[in-house]
Amino acid sequence: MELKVLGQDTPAAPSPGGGCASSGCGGNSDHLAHLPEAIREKVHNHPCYSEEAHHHYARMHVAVAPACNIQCHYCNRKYDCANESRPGVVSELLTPDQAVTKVMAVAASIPQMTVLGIAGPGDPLANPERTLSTFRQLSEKAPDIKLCVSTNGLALPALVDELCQHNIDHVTITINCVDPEVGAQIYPWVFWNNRRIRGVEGAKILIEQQQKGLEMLVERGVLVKVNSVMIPGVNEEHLKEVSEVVKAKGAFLHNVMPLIAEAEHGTFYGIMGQRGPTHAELQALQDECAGDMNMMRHCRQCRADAVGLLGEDRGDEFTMDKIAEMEIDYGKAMETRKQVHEAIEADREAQRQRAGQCFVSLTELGGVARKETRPMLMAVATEGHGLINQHFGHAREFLIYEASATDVRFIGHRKVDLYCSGGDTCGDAETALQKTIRTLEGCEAVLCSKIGFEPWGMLEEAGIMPNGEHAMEPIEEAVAAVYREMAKDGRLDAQAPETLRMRA
Ligand code: CLF
Ligand code: SF4
Repeated sequence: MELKVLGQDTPAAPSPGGGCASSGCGGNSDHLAHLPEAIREKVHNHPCYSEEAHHHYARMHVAVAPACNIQCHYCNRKYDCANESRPGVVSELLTPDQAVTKVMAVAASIPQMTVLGIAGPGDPLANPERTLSTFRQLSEKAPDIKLCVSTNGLALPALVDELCQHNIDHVTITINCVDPEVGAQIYPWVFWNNRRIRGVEGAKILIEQQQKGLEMLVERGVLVKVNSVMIPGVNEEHLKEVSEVVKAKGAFLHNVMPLIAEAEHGTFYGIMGQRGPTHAELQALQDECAGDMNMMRHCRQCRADAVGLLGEDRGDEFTMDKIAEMEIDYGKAMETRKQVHEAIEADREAQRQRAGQCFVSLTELGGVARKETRPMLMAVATEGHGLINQHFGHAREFLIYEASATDVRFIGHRKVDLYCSGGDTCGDAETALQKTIRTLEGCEAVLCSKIGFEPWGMLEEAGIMPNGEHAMEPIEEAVAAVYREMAKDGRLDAQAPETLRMRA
């Protein structure tokens, strides 16, 4: 039996509308190999639509769309659209011309930036002139950049044809419900035909427009991702039905995101004390929905002006005053971009080949038949490129993988506070480190390029095995290797005693 690597883009059979059923594929194969060439071309370097791509390619957002046409209970208009952004952050609003200049500057400086998305700070399609003007200019000036938009869907059907004219072939619709009764608990009102329509009636209109927009996009061959905010006690059970409905209509990907509700954000849910899901609840729901469709698990709930790899924010390097001082030769930049993309693809292919060689069944280890082993969670510190290449103390987030005798599966990420910045904050180090360790609860190993003496000891005390032996190795390969090492020692035997399981 071969050890497999499962990511969000691993499923085998494309559905009629371009969606994917969730099943495994070999660890050495191209995760996108099962897709028709046209779809593969659209997703292979899109960091949100391909889990593998997100290790290598960056996206950027431009905040050109201030207005919104609905109200969500998890949103405060002072902040970015929480349908696709982390609540509680504010983005600097740009005009379409400023946005185009910024995109050209970022594309020239970060050649691995392949996608420009508009995701706020309000709803992009409630600001059609600003959004479409930005896309129109970019499709002419930077044809190698993929264009992407995220919307609540209310104005979508009316704008589908125009979006298609501007080569926007990735659209995200936030669909939190397909039942207006559930919708009325999430959306107090929608603004429709110059009227504010409240409650169930408003939610019904929103749902109808979202479903119609989804169908129209799929008919036109546009890839649709559906975002859903998981709101415990409101829609968590209902989201399984949402997943089935949108998959049946041909959505490519479903992204179930956790509600983030804090009183200080001033949102209805935050003030009312509505909680978000735990890591375990989110993962359980994602797993249940995955039975029906391809799931995104690597979303970082970016800000509306995010720049860089997912999880990274380089926006400060590209303020309008800094951009004014840059000299941009986009023709030359496109050449560089092409070369960098070719190098990334060669690197990805080499990683796949190596993975194919290393994924061997546990039962083949040294010819010794193993007892049944149990799955385990590992945390990984990475700066990108799909490698274990980050110091434990520099990680702002950890990727979480589940390893078992047959699979290595990416299941999500967990954000942490930086505990080691090398500055004056060292007095708080212990608290931050303790918080990090709490965040890693449930993981039995953490893989990083280096780790200090103090965190090493504290992790061990908490039952998490630190491991710096796989620095600069591809992530899945390293996770598989650590799993095999632990299995070999008997630490993963289904019946292994606690003392043996935790032995470093
Ligand atoms: Fe941006 Fe969204 Fe396009 Fe990606 S983000 S508009 S699809 S380019 Fe990506 Fe960020 Fe999650 Fe969005 S990680 S919040 S899913
Ligand atoms: Fe806020 Fe976005 Fe909802 Fe509009 S669609 S209310 S901006 S979260």
